[in-house]
Amino acid sequence: MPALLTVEQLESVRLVTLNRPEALNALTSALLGELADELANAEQDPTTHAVVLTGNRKAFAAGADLKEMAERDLVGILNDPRVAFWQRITAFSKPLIAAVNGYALGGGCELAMHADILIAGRDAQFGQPEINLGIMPGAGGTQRLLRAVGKSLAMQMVLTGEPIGARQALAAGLVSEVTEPELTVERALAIARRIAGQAPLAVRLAKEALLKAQDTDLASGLRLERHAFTLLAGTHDRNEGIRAFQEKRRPRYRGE
Ligand code: DAK
Repeated sequence: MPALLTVEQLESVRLVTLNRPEALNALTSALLGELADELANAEQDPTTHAVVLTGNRKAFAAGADLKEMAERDLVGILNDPRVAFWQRITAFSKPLIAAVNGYALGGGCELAMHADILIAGRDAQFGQPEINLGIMPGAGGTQRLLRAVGKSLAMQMVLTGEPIGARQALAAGLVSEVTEPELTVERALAIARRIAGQAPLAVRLAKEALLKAQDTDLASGLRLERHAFTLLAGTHDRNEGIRAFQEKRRPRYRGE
């Protein structure tokens, strides 16, 4: 069976491409299993400092695989191996950037929303069409979409099932940049490379603090920020960063 993902290591950035074009990258258990393994590899590999996740020009991912879903009963859903995937991607600590072209629907939109940064091609479409199937989002679609785009647009998207285009996604804050479709991956890789050149511990703690801001009160978030900031003050890379600035050279970070 052909691989459901392709993986390229581009120096310190890993490019992971969903590879089920015949089904618009619909997310089967097997595909999500491979993706979970790949995230575990990337997490453990000290030379990987950022991951870019993408699909193809027609689809980032058109949601959970409906053929597979049709075969699942309630027990199957409760024991669904895909649940473990969503836990793993939520816990992924390195920067994750989604380069989205074409359809990002249902679980595909939820997958993209797990990324820290979303870059969209001009023709990308984001939607939660589960309501059309008599169900609702089940992998964070109600929670993350509302935090990303606000109540009114999230309600509209989830209750009507109608997707939004890249321009509206940009205006709403779901994505941070829109590119020509052929440049989406390139732009995501450039951002990933830039992040990969920064001090790894600072990147990791900054990501953690920013994610915390989405689900905690201000005082707790500020406490976490202060704690992380203090922790970084004792690192080799903090001293190296400041010394390199004074000596007008590029810093040599060690992740220590
Ligand atoms: N599943 C399986 N196959 C799919 C698919 C999908 N989601 N989407 C597309 N395909 C397949 C089509 O069946 C077709 O295959 P053949 O018939 O040629 O064999 C091929 O991909 C090309 O699709 P179309 O011919 O339909 O292409 P069009 O350009 O005409 O239309 C479309 C593109 C994206 C508008 C349309 O394919 C579409 O509406 N697709 C379904 C989109 C959808 O409803 N997605 C949401 C699924 S529900 C969970 C967490 C999350 C979820 C579930 C559980 N747990 C934590 C337990 C998530 C649920 C969902 O995502």
